[in-house]
Amino acid sequence: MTADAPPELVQLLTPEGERVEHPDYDIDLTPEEVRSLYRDLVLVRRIDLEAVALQRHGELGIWASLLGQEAAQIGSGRALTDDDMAFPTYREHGVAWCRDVDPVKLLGLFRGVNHGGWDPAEHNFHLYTIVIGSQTLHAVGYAMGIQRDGGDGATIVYFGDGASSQGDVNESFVWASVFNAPIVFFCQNNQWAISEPIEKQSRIPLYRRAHGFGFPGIRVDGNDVFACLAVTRQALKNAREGQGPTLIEAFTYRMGAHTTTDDPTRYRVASELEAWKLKDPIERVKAYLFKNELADQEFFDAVDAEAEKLGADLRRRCVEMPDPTPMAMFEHVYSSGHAQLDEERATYAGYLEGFES
Ligand SMILES: Cc1ncc(C[n+]2csc(CCOP(=O)(O)OP(=O)(O)O)c2C)c(N)n1
Ligand SMILES: [Mg+2]
Repeated sequence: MTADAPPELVQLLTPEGERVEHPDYDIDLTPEEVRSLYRDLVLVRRIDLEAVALQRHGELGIWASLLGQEAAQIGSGRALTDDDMAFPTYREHGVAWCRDVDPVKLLGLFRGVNHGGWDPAEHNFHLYTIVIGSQTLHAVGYAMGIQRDGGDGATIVYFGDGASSQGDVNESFVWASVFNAPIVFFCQNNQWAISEPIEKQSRIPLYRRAHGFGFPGIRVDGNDVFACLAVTRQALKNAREGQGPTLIEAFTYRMGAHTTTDDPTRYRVASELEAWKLKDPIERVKAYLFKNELADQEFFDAVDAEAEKLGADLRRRCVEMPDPTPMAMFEHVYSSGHAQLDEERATYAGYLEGFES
């Protein structure tokens, strides 16, 4: 394949909700499974919407929305088995949902009441990582650990198109490749790294980078939950069976702002968003269910009602999260003591006492 060959895209469900065949990837889903994927997509969009609203009400300091990326996250997240380990960025709320992380626990970091509110070992879902691309190295190390322990699972690591330019990501590709690590690199190419477009990251489609590192790369329609599920499932299986890493480029779009502190109207045209709205990941599953008479209005109403309830519950539990004491920021920095930290803790305690007197 040459660098200027047209990109290939694995798609199993068109934006109009038509099933299409692919010679290498197919998936046999029961109506129940499709309905379940639809429910996932709707509920994670609702969680995200509530979080944006909570930020606007001043209840969160910041939020990174997943709007538009639901299929990439639910498809890949539902491909994971209990033994697999996932390393997210800061936007993988849909994957967190698939790992059974209580949505309110995602809010703690963004409300500033904790440093990440869940136990990674309990969910096989690492804490959110803000330092772009650094988690790819952690994930490869973890995958090599599984390999050395003779474990059954694979590792998946999420990162963005912008992260693909980071040294850490490229180093992690080298390590994964030469050690044949059981890892899937899942790049959500949402076309933007804050205000930098994908054209400023790469002259070739991102998935083709993998070939230069010595492992396969594949581009999947990131707004197609069936295709994301099928492709990720296969890549994880390959990893578990000793066939080494795969790079999956999920071709999608960040429909919202980078975070709630960003205003995308300053750097991208409205027509781009309008074009991507026609490829909405939820609408195509809904169309598929309708057309094939796999779900009735009662089902869609029940999912909407569940989303309402989930949203209300999230709003209530967000504001009920206890504020930490100021001294709590010194906890969990080091597993054992540290002289400088002890000194800073004592200084800060003295400072606080000064207010009370
Ligand atoms: C090492 C590092 N450099 C810069 C930043 C600031 N920063 C935060 S998000 C971001 C863009 C990331 O874009 P991408 O990888 O495409 O992920 P997306 O936000 O689109 O999901 C940058 C540069 C950071 N957090 N870490
Ligand atoms: Mg991006």
